[in-house]
Amino acid sequence: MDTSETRKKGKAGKADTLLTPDQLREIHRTMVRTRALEERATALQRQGRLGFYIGSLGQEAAHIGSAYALRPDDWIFAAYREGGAALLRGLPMKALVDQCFGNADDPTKGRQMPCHYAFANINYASISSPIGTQCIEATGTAMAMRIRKKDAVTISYFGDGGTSSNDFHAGMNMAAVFKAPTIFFCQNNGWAISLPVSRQTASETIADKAVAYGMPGVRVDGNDVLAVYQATREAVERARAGKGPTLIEAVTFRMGPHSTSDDPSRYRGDAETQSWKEKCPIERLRRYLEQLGEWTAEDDEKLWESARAEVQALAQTCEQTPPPPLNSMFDDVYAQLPWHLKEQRAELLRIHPPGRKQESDDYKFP
Ligand SMILES: Cc1ncc(C[n+]2csc(CCOP(=O)(O)OP(=O)(O)O)c2C)c(N)n1
Repeated sequence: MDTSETRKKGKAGKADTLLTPDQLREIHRTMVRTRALEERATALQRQGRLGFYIGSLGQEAAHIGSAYALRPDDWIFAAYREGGAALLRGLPMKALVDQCFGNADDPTKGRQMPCHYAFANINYASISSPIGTQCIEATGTAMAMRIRKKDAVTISYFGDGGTSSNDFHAGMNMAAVFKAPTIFFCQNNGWAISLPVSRQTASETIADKAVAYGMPGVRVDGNDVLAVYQATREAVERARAGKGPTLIEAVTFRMGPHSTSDDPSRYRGDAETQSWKEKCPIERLRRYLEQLGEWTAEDDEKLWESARAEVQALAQTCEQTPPPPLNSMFDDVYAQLPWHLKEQRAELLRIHPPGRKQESDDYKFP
């Protein structure tokens, strides 16, 4: 199935009727809040106030549209650009900002790089830096769900670069053989940092790879949130019905840098990026809502204003929140702390007794 083709030919996809105007507005609002966070985080990084940020500029429809097809008890195994999926699940924006600052309220207690989220309370599994690992984690968790007789499904997000990893292939193979209730969701954004997709695969499409493993492969316009939602919903229904995994390739473009440490002008031309600006997924959904008579320019202005004010206020609060207590680095790893870590913790507390004023540079991001 090529959902993008269906839509290009002017036939309304089923998703047009699957989503109510309220649902469309909810998706749109999440996309706008995600973009507003990225704008602010990028500015903070440029001002030297945030160490690092990984954006999803232009990819909001792909991850938010797909996550909308899931139930709250389904498991998300994100790469690192899918913060919007957490917002969609009702996670307060503050948790994302706290995580980026690595402060005392950060759910990962300052022990992860920014954007490497872990939100157990919303079934959002801990993000790993190595690319592709989430494909095997999602497959394993999907099988665990079945063994426990739960009908929850899992989804793994990865980029075109992730398809060159061993774990993508191992995850795909195992999931297909054992009909694991999982969805492999590739955000093909054209680049793996500076390496174009043409260096990741000799296949015509990423979706083609599904054939070799024995599962359906779907290629969808990743900037069309309705098409993404429809394709993912069908894959979720398949998985939940015990019919096994699906590979979805959402064709999109990373309009911004890979991360705030990257400079895409060194490896790609501006014309390409400009051409994708016209396909901005947020603009597309806004126009669609306006055509339905469900949204106005005034609504849009208000939404952007409130989203930007929200992140602006949060950035100030979260930046002022002190760092996590030093000894918290020993928490959460072992149920029972082994002797050598107990000794290290005691030594740390001896050198840095609680309440001692920290040197101001102690927690600066390198
Ligand atoms: C196993 C592994 N190799 C290399 C890296 C360094 N690295 C980090 S992100 C990245 C590119 C990822 O590209 P892609 O999977 O297409 O995702 P995108 O960033 O485009 O969303 C690379 C090579 C890594 N994190 N893990």
